[in-house]
Formats: sequence, structure tokens, C-alpha cells
Amino acid sequence: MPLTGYCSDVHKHSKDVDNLRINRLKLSVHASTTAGETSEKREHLYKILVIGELGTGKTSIIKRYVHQFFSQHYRATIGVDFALKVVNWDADTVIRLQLWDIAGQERFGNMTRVYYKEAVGAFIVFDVTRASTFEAVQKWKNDLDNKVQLSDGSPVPCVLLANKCDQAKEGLVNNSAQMDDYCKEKGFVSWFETSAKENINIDEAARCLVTQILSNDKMQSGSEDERDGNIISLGNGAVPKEKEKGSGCC
Ligand SMILES: Nc1nc2c(ncn2[C@@H]2O[C@H](COP(=O)(O)OP(=O)(O)O)[C@@H](O)[C@H]2O)c(=O)[nH]1
Ligand SMILES: [Mg+2]
Repeated sequence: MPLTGYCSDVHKHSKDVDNLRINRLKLSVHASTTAGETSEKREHLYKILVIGELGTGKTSIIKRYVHQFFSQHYRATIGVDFALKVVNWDADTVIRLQLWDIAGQERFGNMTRVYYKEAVGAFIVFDVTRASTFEAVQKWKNDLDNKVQLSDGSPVPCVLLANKCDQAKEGLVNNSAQMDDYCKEKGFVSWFETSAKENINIDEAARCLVTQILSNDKMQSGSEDERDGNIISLGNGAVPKEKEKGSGCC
């Protein structure tokens, strides 16, 4: 497993918090091409939170996204888990997504500020088979917005995931138009029906969130980069694929 990893070592937690201080840095890497030329690659490291009620499928979504793997039987971990997903965004850009899994602490109903610190994006997950987990979405959004903001004070972009869409749905999630309105009203970038089990829409949801993060990042660091003479190239890879269901906001 050269590029991805999953660990449940709580000591790694504080180390990773420090490491994330570089998440505002854009690293320039000189890579040799087969033709022997050198090209400059941009690397971004982004901290992404995955929050929501217990049993909604947060760990399953991360495992599916990072390891292309699903199992009915995960042992609940206590602490914080991290998973790293490396995305070759376009020819010039590599994105490292550090996905933070709440790992059992959701039973306390909110999270410490340390967990949210330095995050630049979030997924809030609910379970389409249990309407009570959708009712809790607002609480998680409030917790997120109260505890972390981007450096310009704007809210951290958040995508809502209606997980377990391979099963019968309960409540508002049956009405796409109302879900769109809900997301607009509550300040979500978008929403997607997902299934970690059947691998539905997880890549699409991540692409949507990363597109928003890159756009925020570009706006916030534009003046610094102009000063340094370093303009970020985003290329054409930012457009998400057609998704099965969800709002069309990105
Ligand atoms: N049918 C179905 N089950 C899922 C899906 N995602 C997760 N699960 C199951 O839901 C349960 C809770 O998942 P888990 O990832 O541990 O949830 P977490 O507590 O939010 O991390 C497990 O039994 C998973 O196998 C899905 O997309 N479809
Ligand atoms: Mg979990």
C-alpha cells in the first residue's frame, strides 16, 4: 500500500494536526517525464472531515473511497482514524485528501475543536433508512460551522451524503426537489445519494467537494500567489461526472 493508509493510532493525531499546518502550502515538485523534460506539479494537502450519526456508514464510505473495499463487519474504533487518498487531479496537480473518521466519538453528539481544526472540507453522512439520522444532520452542520471556518471567515464547504441508497428510503430523501431546497437553505454545497456497499456516487461526491475546496483555495491564495508569481493551474479535470441523484449545485 504505497500511497494510501489507514491507522487508528491516537498518537498520530497530534502529529497529523501539526502536519496539516502545511495544508496552505502548495508544494512544487519537479517530475521527470519519459521524454526527459521536467514538469512542475502542484501538490495540495487537504483535511476533510467525515461526520454524522453512528452507524450511518462513515467508515464504510472512507474504506470504499480509499481502499475500494466494503465489509459488513468493521470493529468500532475509539479515537480518530485517518485515511489518505491521493488523487491525480490533472496533469499538473496532485491532491492528498486526509480523511478524518470520527471513529466512535459520534456517540457524544459533538466533537472537540481539535478534531475540526484546519479542516477545509467536510462530509455529513446520514442513513436513508433511518430518518432520525437525517434529523441530526442540522446538529452536525451547526457543530461544524460553530467550530471551524476558512481563513476568510466563510464556512467550510460541506457535502451531504444520503448513504445506503441501495436500501429502501425513509423521509425527505425521497423527494429530490425538497432535498435541493434543504441543502440550499442549510448551506450545503450539494448532496448525493451514496452507497458504500454498491460503490455509488462516492467518487462523484468527493470530486464535487474537492472542486469547491480548490475554488476557495484559489480565491484565498490568489493574491499571495500573484505576489510570488505562482498562479495555480486547475486544468479541466474539475468537472464532476454525471451523478445518479443529488443536487446539481456543483
Ligand atoms: N446496505 C448498506 N449498508 C451499509 C452501507 N454503508 C455502511 N453500511 C453498513 O452500516 C453499518 C455501519 O457502517 P459504519 O461504516 O461502521 O458506520 P459509521 O458508524 O458511520 O462509521 C455497517 O454494518 C455497514 O456494513 C451502504 O452503503 N449500504
Ligand atoms: Mg465508524
